[in-house]
Amino acid sequence: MSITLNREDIVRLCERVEGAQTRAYAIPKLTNEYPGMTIEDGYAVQSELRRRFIEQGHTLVGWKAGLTSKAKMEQMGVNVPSIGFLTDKMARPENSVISTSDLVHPRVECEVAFVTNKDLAGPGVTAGDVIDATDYVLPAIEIIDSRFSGFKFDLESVIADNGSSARYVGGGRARRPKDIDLRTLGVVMEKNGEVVGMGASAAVLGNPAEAVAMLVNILHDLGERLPAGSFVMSGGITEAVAVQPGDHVIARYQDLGSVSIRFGE
Ligand code: OOG
Ligand code: MG
Repeated sequence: MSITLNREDIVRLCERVEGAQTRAYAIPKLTNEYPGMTIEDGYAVQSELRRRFIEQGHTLVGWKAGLTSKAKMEQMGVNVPSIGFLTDKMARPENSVISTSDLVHPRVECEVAFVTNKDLAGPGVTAGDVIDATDYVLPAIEIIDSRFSGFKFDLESVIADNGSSARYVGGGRARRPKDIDLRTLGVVMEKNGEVVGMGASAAVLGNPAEAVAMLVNILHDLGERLPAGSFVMSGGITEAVAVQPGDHVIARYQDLGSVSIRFGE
């Protein structure tokens, strides 16, 4: 596989995704018009989007792995993980009210986030390398927002749409990775006081640090590295749950405390 789109098509698709993200409307999956699109094409569109956001003054804060759990792969009908970038404009504080009027299909996921204190560069990065380069882990909620109508998408389109990245909230209690067992952290997601999802961190490739290693190795393929001080989300442990204005979501983690948010208009 390789890049099949020309520069003009990449810019065109990037503008389409950027419009859907910034003005919150649904678009058809990109492969309807470009059926030959490859995963590399998807990343070429995503990289163009990242370049534009940075040019507009957004700061790159880190990255996210997506589709790293069986629950998520089955929910979205894909079988390979993906990565996306995270900026300062996507961050929201814990306990805040997150507006939904600027989102298309908001859904929430419980994830383990990593903050690094050493540079990481692929290829061949392992979970052990990730743990060595991790300052602390913390619990996070990701609010994903697939911009594709009726959630009809494929991996190529979702990668171009930056892995549905929209908002993220870190919170709870930060821990050194060596002080906890990253594979067996239990998590429960509650929406309006009812349990809507539960799982254990091993759902993410056996260990969320594996997902971060995979992410760094994909970054290498994109000609990028993960600098010290990056914030990385390792992927949803359970299925994503749809939210609407008025909803209150709490993610409760074993050993890492909890993260709570509300949704408004
Ligand atoms: C793709 C994003 C997946 C995760 O944690 O698995 C993701 C989507 O489901 O729209 O963020
Ligand atoms: Mg996610």
